[in-house]
Amino acid sequence: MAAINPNSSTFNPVLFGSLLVFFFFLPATQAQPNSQLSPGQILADGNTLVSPGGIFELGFFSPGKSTHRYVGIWYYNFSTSTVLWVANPVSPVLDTSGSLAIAGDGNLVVLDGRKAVLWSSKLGSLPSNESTAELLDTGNFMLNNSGDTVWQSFDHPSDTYLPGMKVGLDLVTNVNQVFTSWRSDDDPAPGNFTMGVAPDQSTQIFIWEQGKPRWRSGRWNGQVFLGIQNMVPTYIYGFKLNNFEQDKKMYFYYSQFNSSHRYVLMPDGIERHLIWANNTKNWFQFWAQPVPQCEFYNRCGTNATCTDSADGNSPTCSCLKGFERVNGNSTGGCVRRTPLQCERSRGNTTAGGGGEQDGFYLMQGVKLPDLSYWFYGPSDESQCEEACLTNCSCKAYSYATGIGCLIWGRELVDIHMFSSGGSDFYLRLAGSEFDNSKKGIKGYVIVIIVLSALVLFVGAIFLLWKNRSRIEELYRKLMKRQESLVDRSRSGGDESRGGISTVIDMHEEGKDGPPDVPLFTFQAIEDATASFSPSNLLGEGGFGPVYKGTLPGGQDIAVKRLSRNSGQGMEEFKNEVILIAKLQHRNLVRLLGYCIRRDDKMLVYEYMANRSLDGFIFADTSRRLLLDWKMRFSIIEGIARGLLYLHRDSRLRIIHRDLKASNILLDESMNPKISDFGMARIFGSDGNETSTKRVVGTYGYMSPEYAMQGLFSVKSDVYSFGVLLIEIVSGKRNSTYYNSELSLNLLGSAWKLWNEDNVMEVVDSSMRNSCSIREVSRCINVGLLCIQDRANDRPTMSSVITMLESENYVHPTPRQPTFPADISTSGTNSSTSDAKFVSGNASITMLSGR
Ligand code: ACK
Repeated sequence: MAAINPNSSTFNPVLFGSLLVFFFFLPATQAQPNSQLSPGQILADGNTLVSPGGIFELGFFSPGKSTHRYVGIWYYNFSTSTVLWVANPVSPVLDTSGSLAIAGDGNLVVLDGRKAVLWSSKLGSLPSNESTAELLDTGNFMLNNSGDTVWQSFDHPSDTYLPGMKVGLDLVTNVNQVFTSWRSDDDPAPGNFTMGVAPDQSTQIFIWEQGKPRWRSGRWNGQVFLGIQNMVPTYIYGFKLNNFEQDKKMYFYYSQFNSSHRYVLMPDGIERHLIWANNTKNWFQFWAQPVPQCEFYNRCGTNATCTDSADGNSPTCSCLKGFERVNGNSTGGCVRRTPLQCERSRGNTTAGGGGEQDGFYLMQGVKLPDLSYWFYGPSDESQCEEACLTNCSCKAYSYATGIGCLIWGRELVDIHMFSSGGSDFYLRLAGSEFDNSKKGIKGYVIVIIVLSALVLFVGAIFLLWKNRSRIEELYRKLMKRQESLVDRSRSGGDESRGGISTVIDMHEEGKDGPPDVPLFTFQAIEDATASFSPSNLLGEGGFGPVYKGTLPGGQDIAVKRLSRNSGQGMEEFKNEVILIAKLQHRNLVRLLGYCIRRDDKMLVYEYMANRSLDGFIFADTSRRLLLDWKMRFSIIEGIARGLLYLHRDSRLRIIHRDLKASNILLDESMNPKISDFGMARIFGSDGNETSTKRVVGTYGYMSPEYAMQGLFSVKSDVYSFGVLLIEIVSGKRNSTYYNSELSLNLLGSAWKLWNEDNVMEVVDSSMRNSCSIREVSRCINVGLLCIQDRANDRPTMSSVITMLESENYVHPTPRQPTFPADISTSGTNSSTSDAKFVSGNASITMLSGR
């Protein structure tokens, strides 16, 4: 965006001269910033309007190197020269004698020095000639007449989309309000690119180059645009599509106003989402429209797929299955080889195809082609398939969660094969296209199944016959064990396993030798928790309530009862049971067993007498005082060791993915134990990044690459550990803390103060007297290394421990964090789910910062 120079002119007294033909103007009073322009007032070049809250400013400016003067709106409260809207992009004032005013007919006008009208709101004659204009804190400049808003800048966008704007397609008039890129940084006249909602009402965003499609987002499914690879809702949290059937206008809007966000269509045709980062006093690029070759609209022509090369510059174009190239031209598209059955029965029988029914060929990881129709009715994939099959013109279908049944009746255009993510797409083909593969494979499969079953059966009989004595022995042992458990249960049980009815082996993950996980009866849990008495409620976790209980032998337990709508389904539940059962470390909370009764799922943990860490570090002073520096340091070390065990030393190698203060529990000796493995993932030995469409975690603790792209690795845990470390040292919550003196969030201010050798300012005031500056400084240094924006810059947990423990280790200098940890709009202190989305094949749970 161009730099501006709003103050390059002085007030020109000639404006008050006799050249006024039909205006009588008074200068806008500028002693106090004014947000309004009243009838008869003028805003001369050099003077500005400022919105009431001091967020936006309106006045004359010159972009970049240009000397022309334009009326524009820019941020008043950010130290930046970013123009968001321009009134007269094609008719600038050539010198500094211009002015903005309300004309005698009530219209807004931009005038040159000779009072010629260069731009006008062009509303014709208005009910009254007494209009007023006001610049609002949303960035909208409104013209009001007789109590109504008759014109507003938000309806005439330039290149920038601001939260609060409602621009889009008018379904009645078919008028599309689009954003238009500037010609260059020096010239706000319309450039080559426009961006707006697809005119076919397909809920897609398009960028057009001189009117031709250049990029498209794919359909909106309620949470994400399906055609943006690996998109997660955190990209554009709060972004929504209006109820267009009711409003008769289709537009996307923000449900939460946040003036530090903007989308801009740059002169190069690329759309960027920028967020103001207070710590760097600059715009942070949160997202940019992808630019590999295959993202260019219909790069490979019709009925062809586009697959990107590693560098994105040399795409591979291939015909869809059952299609062949037209004239050997690799971008000219492809045509169908064998007509579909219904086309043949319509009389086009020349190309063969036999009498077989059409079938569907599944393509996965697809950016769904353009020009789909939403088919009302089918409520699942098979009904959608049926609907397509019975419609002769249906060429393909896809059943997309959040949208439903999509069918394609025209040529298939703009198909990008994603390297990860994407949708399932079913392409209709003549039955003969499947012949070789489908029928042949079917036959083979049947023969193989029959033969295998036969071999297995014979083998099993043979083994049984051979091992009959061992089986009898095993059976005797089992019976004995069962009896002893029932006895223990009747007699009140031993100290840890009261009420355990069976011992279940969660072997199913197939990993080497998991320990048995005890299954508690529901009755045993009810007895232990006094039927889940409210007086035993410890609190609500992210997935449901946690109760204190006591087993018959006297052992205290904590029962995590997963609420049905918790988002932790059977998969997460099994995940947690299997994972923790296999993990044994003094810094991990121990799972004693589990219980399932119909939909009710419960996890039984050892009870941690001092409960969670966040109850100490963020508490009122009395509890906080209990944590002196020595204790905090040992907690930090304990968490680091627990995490190292997960990342490196355990048999499984695990990424926790939701490390935060409320997931650290403290036993009676204040030893920290990492808990809550519902979101953990096992990774391969390399620990490399993996991507997920299921972004879970807690704002304030999520690494940039995870929050923005769904990429996670051990380094995302390292990031969360760094945040946690700084929270423990400072006693401040990252998601809510803001240092108004420094205008920085917790991480930004810790970095600044540490760099200025002012570490004691970071330290929790309650323990400043008990800590050693050297140790604290070392600790913050490690924390800052862990929260660096780039995952590769962050240390491994093993280096973290080395750095924490060795006094003489020379630590690297951390880079300044720029990722805005406060991208969350929620600042609540609850650990319950703020939002749970199930979208397409992505399910996202976002938790607030507790
Ligand atoms: O912060 P708290 O007191 O500690 O409140 C939360 C609440 O349950 C919901 O998570 C407490 N909690 C969770 N697991 C345990 C446990 N194993 N022992 C003691 N308290 C627990 C946690």
